[in-house]
Amino acid sequence: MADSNEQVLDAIVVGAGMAGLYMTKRLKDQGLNFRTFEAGSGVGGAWFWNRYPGCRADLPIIEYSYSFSRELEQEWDWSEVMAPQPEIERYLNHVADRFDLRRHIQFETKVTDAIYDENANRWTVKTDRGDTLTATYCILATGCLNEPNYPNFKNADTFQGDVYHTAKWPAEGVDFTGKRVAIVGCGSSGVQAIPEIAKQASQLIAFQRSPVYTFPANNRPMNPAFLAQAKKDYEEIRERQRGNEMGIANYSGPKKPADPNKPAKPKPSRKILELTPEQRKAEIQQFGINVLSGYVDTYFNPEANEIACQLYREWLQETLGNPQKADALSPKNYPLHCKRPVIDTNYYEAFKQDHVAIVDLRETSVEEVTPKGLRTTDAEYEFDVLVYATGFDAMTGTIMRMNIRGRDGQSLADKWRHGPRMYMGLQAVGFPNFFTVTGPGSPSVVSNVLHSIEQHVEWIDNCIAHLRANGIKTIEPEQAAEEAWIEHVNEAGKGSMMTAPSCNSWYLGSNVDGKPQGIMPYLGGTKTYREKCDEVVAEGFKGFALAS
Ligand code: NA7
Repeated sequence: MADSNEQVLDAIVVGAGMAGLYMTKRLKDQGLNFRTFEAGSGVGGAWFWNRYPGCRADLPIIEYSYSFSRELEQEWDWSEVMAPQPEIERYLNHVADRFDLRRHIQFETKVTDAIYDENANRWTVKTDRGDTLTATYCILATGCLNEPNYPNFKNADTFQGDVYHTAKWPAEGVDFTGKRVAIVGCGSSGVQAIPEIAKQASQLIAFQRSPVYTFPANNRPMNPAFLAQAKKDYEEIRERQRGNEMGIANYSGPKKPADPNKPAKPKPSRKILELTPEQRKAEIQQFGINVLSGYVDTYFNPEANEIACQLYREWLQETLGNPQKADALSPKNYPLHCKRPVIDTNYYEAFKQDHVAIVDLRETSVEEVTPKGLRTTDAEYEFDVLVYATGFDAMTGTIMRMNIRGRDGQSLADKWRHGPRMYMGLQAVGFPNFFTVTGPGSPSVVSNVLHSIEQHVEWIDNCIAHLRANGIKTIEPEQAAEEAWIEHVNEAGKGSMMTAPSCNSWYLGSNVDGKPQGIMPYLGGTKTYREKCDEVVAEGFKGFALAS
């Protein structure tokens, strides 16, 4: 029996980022009685919290935008090819208003507990604001990159200057003018922030553990004619996304008919191993350094990959014109494509400036934070502001910190203590009617993540509609299906540079001390994955136990 203070709902959604917003829309359209909880004071999730300077999409925004509404596609005008964070946040606010979603969202409220009551077949959800609600379905739309990762530095709290994390940037912004700044971490966030902070700071020191292979974003203002054409082509763009294993259409405008009087434009080669050393250099000259990530053999062939890595390092030496800095910034000892691709705007340009320095943490390590700065095994550095760009406890961090208990009081954190265990990244054995959007074991972050979000949200929404229409009380994976899927995820990762022995990344959990190691996203591709999800449904929810 529900306590009289409890609110009894059909569903609860956790998170109002890109996934939570669309889930909210779908449940609203289905007519469910539900509530969405959001820790932030506004919508956007990652695009609400990551307000650091330089933050922008790392895919063309035409691709990284919702596909579920033709009207939305037509009415929204993007101003840049790789849209900046403020614009994406505005877009998501527009989505919330346009589809009247806000009245379903309770802001500034963190879900702390989700506990399954087997007798009542309901989830009891509690929040840090004292709410207690029960619901038949509990859906986590908590995002893959949410829980900030902080280094385990000795005396971290003794620093007397200002401290920020890129993943929890203050809404009012930070003025670095004339300040001596240190930044720890040179992944996507650090790479985007460094050139912008360098514009204001009097001194910027980047403390870098792993240099990245980063490629120019080639961002530019959106050409109005291109945008108008993309609007006409959206249907085709989305179709091409569905047909691609990364959920990316690679849209570059309409195909122009070939002019028989002009020679065909040259294209880069497909495989680096098919080129002579001279040809490889010539292609970099002709097409730019981005050409390296286009050679298909670099993704699976270690020899091809090492050739590309070596060419990258040579290119960096030439580009920077400063052998010491180039050496410190050169990625070594791990393959290209091991980490998530990093794209940049003027990253190396920033290091050409005298007031921007690099400390190579492969040569020296941090001993402690001091009241005035950082002490490494080599030297003491003083600065006014410390910025952590040290990433996230990705994919599982937020979920593991919630008290989620399924059948027999089993905790999800305990079930996942050696690594996440899910069927298709959608559900876990022992947790009936509990879903995760882009959960571990689904393509999520190794794809156009918004494409993957939409696919998952639609699957979950259709699944709930099916359960309700057919009087099915619970859905939960079968043990054998869950185990087979985990094996399949591990198998799909084999041979990829992301699972190479020399590779450390947040895909594997290796960026967080003590976290279990193993490939978390599914590398089989979004098209293949979608087909598998559709097949599961066509075969009567194969691998799931449905109970009436
Ligand atoms: P990332 O990609 O995880 O990058 C974090 C960076 O911080 C990376 O260079 C880390 O080095 C470094 N790091 C982490 N912990 C430490 C410690 N203890 N000491 C020194 N350096 C450290 O996170 P981002 O926020 O940049 O990007 C995440 C995603 O957001 C990105 O992939 C895009 O999808 C957008 P490491 O490589 O672990 O050696």
